[in-house]
Amino acid sequence: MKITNAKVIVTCPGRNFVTLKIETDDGLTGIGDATLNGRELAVVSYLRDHVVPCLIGRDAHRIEDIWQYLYRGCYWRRGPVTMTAVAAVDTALWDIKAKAASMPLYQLLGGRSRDRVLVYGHANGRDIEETSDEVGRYVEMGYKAIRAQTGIPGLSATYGVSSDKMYYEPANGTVPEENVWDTPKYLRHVPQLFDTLRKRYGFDVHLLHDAHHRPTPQEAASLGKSLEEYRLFWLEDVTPAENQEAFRLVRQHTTTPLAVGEVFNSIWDCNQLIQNQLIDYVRATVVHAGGITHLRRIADYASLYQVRLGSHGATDLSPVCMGAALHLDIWLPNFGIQEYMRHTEETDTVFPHAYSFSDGYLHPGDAPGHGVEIDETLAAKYPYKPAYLPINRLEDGTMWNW
Ligand code: CS2
Ligand code: MG
Repeated sequence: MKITNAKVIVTCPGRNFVTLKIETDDGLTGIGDATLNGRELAVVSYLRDHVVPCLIGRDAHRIEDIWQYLYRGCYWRRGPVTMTAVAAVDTALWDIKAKAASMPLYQLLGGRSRDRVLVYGHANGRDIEETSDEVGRYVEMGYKAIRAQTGIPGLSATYGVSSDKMYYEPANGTVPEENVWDTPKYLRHVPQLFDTLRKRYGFDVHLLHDAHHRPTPQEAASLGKSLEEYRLFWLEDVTPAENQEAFRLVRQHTTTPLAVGEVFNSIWDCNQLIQNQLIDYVRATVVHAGGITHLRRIADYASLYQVRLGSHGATDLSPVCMGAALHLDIWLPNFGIQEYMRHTEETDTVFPHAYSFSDGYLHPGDAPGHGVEIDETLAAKYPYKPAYLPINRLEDGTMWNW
């Protein structure tokens, strides 16, 4: 089965998404997510100018060889742009192969290891009271696991808190919005949030929190200790992970489960974290970590060290990534949890899909392939709109992690 064409589709139904569509001489097509929030056009060019010309005429069934070609064949390997482009090709080829076999993708991976995929939703509020009410709304919607993020007194903005309670979208503006950050204020406030939540909802609901790369290792250790009594499902991105060794300090001081890795794009970003068991969940994704072929390798490596997969699933990862992720999630023996930040109806109309939510879980559905399509006519109605993630400065103006 030869690849005859590959097109890069950019659409913005409320936010930008990049999709690669591969066509074959058998008439089968497959799609892959290529969205990199705030750097979408870099991936568009990488695909259109440097990848697509090399795909035409290749055998679409040779997924591994094409992955190796795009990885080893690129001298300047790894990095988010490169690995997002590789991921889009890989996901589209897995979609095609499963369609050719008339099977849902999870069957090609080894079949289901569970009947449904545990997900977590995002409750947020300007203050503890509003956040607590939002957690209640997610409990009523059937969620078994809920991430809670609240505004911090004295700070005008913080990660994870938005005016739109269901569809959190941090990217906006043609230049990055500048937020002010203060870690001591944050460290004092977050334990109060979880004290309130545990008193109101008890311990049966899983609670999660995202520190979003802001604390130093010492501050992260202190935060983890202060949250131990609230028994979080996980504390995410508790300190930047470029220095994987930094997590050893955190790990020595707290038993709060640690999750990291939504920004990882290859196994080399997390091999030390995994082999030294410095984390409990790795957050790498189909769209940013080289596709199903590479994420499967990361997850298998993690399984040797009892580390589980808890993939990123924010609105800025398209339904195509979500669909593919669910097929991996339902097969993977060391699956932990899947983030499920819902897409708007506008987005879902552009990306019709087979996956469905019920009672706190997602199922990928049983359509051949990964079960997600793109309505190209509708997609064309939403032109690209520049939008950037915010940046953070400390109160004295020092640049900080957003
Ligand atoms: C966050 C994301 O969902 C998460 O865990 O870290 O919202 C992240 O900020 C965005 O995906 C960045 O584009
Ligand atoms: Mg996160």
